[in-house]
Amino acid sequence: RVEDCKIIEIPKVINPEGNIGILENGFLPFETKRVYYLYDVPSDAVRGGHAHKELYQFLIPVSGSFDVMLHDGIQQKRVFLNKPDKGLLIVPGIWRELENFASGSVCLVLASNNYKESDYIRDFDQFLKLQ
Ligand code: T46
Repeated sequence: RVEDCKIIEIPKVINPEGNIGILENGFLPFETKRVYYLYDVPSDAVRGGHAHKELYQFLIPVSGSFDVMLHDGIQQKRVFLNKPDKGLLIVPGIWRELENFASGSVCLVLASNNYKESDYIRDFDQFLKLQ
């Protein structure tokens, strides 16, 4: 459900010389098995456009900003990510679309499993039928 997708504040060390955001093992409600990042995303691009069957993900706007549209088949929610110390937890079974990337944005993603195409639902009608 979209209510289970939430903003989680990332622990940080603040320093006049620059800050550090820290994600240690055990902080997120899943174990990270894969890290990837989206960068050089054109401002008119829409990423995502799929749901995952089992994958948990945590999205961090380490630089810049973008919108994440979440849909659980019933409810929809739009989240604006623009703070590197605030990430978005996306639970399994949620359709997501990422858009409105500001120039230079980087979306860092921590994922609970390795890449597996069989975990994707890439057809919205099929996604709705599965709910
Ligand atoms: C998600 C959003 C936020 C791989 O081979 N390994 C990987 O780990 C990833 C993420 C992608 N790929 C391949 C699969 C496709 O041939 O890269 C190509 C583009 O992937 P996709 O269309 O899924 O990219 P996005 O940005 O639409 O979605 C990605 C993640 O796939 C997805 O899990 O939630 O970022």
